[in-house]
Amino acid sequence: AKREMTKLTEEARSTFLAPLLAKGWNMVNGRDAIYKEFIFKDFNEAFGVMARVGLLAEKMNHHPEWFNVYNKLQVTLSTHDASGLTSRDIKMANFFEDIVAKV
Ligand code: HBI
Repeated sequence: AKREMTKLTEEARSTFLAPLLAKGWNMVNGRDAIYKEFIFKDFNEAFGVMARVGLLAEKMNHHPEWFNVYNKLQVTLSTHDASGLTSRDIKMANFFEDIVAKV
């Protein structure tokens, strides 16, 4: 658990962050955080994804910063306790990618 609260090393970033950046995640200006906007068919789809991520967030004790309007979901991930990106953010971003691919 300790490792999860230490910021990603440069090596970890090139290994685990790069694939996410290739999938449309972006670094947030001025923050060690990643951001992605998802557009769904409707609110129902968006909320379905939020519900599933919400359950994971509680299980992980790691929560996204997100904003939803109708079918749009804007997500920012960072680990507040570490003031930056940790493996928890990678795990949650990959979960977003996995479930959104199945919507
Ligand atoms: N979520 N993104 C994020 N970052 C945190 O540091 C974090 C969290 N959810 C819960 C949590 N930390 C708790 O461990 C602390 O608020 C006590």
